[in-house]
Amino acid sequence: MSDLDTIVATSTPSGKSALAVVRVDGPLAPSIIQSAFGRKNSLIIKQATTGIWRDLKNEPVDQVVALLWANGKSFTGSDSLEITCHGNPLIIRRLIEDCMARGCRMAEPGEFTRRAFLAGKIDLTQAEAVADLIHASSERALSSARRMLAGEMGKLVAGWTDRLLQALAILEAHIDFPEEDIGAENPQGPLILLGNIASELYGYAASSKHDSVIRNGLKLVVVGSPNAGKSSLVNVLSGTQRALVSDEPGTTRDFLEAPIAGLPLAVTAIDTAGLRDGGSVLEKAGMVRSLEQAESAHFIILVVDASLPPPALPDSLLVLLNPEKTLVVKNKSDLPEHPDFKNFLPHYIKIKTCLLDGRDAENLRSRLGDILVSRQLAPGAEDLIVSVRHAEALKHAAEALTEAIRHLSAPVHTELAATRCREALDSLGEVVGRIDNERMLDKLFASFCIGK
Ligand SMILES: Nc1nc2c(ncn2[C@@H]2O[C@H](COP(=O)(O)OP(=O)(O)O)[C@@H](O)[C@H]2O)c(=O)[nH]1
Ligand SMILES: [Mg+2]
Repeated sequence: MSDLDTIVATSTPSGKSALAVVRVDGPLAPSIIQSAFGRKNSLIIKQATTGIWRDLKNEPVDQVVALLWANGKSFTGSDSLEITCHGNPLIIRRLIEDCMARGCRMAEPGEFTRRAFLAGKIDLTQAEAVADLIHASSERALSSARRMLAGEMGKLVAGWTDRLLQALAILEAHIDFPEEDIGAENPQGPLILLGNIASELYGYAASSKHDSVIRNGLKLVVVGSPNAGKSSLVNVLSGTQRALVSDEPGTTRDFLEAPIAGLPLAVTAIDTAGLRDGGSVLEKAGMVRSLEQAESAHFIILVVDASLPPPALPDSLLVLLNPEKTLVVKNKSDLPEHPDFKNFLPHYIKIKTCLLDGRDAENLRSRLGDILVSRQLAPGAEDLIVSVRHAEALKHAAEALTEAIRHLSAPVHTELAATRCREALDSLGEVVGRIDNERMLDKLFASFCIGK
């Protein structure tokens, strides 16, 4: 693999489509398009040009639109060509084969983005954000990926790095010139600064708890007695008639899944068999599955028919409920509520609904969204979703700073503290994919008049 190679790949999904995009990146890009279009002059940079692509045998392949970036102005930093052709796999194959005949090789997965990173066009967090942007399955994941791609994490890291370098500069000065009169710059001076940075780092690292659920989605399991309205709730939330609704108790025996849109993250609702004493062998098997599902749920909705006396819930279910991850839906609010519901599960959040039709759908959805955020099961609108990789590096940096702080409290070991600060800098560098030592030296000399 070399940067000098010219690489080619299709950037759109396989299969038939109206249009497809083939990308070519590397030094051969300008000459390939010039020759495929049979032009005397090279293409105008960053201007869409329509032409008939002819292969090396001069056979027409397709009428395409070509866009050429050059002079380091491309996403990857190299000369880069984007070809929009008709989305027939046969055309795409011939285009790619022709590019290869003209000296390209197939791109490795992620190689365009890797080139952008290696060329210093983007940092590592932005490279990761490209993939996150493509795979985001909710508006919130999308917005976080957009912010990452815009370089928000890189800016945060730059800020922490700057402040850390200030602290380190004071420590280094003290190590190099312990006898000098360095005024207020005693080695304990940076203590507050280091403490602040460490707590910010811990804070951001903690937000990585959303990483897995934002990538894989949240599992919401709907449980309750037969006929409470569990299937109606799943249908109302998912906007489908996915689950069978019936006044016959014990209708749902196997659990079924339905995606729910409009929440801060991708949620799959699971409708389960109603839990009650007795029932047929088949119904009992269904109940075992309900409990298995509830056990692995991120969040549980307990649906109750509030027009009837509160249900006696089996202990096997009660142990799985807790106010942090359970919402109680008091359904059938179109009917008078049974008075005994006043004291039902007092510490749980409860919502009254009528699930006969979609009238309460929006209210239920928005309340559910708020609860998921307030229970920290979903990221808030302002949250930057820190990945597990970022979090590990941030945590490592924070731990190193905690150690540094310890070395600066009596007995003072300035050198050990400085070593820990440098370790923290390296960890921060890992987040964005590099650490610039040149900058550290610049900073050191800039903030101290050492020759004075
Ligand atoms: N009156 C009234 N009936 C409801 C409501 N929600 C559901 N039902 C009815 O209750 C019965 C059981 O509903 P279903 O969703 O199948 O309950 P499940 O057994 O818990 O899945 C059906 O006849 C529904 O039409 C409601 O809000 N009010
Ligand atoms: Mg049901």
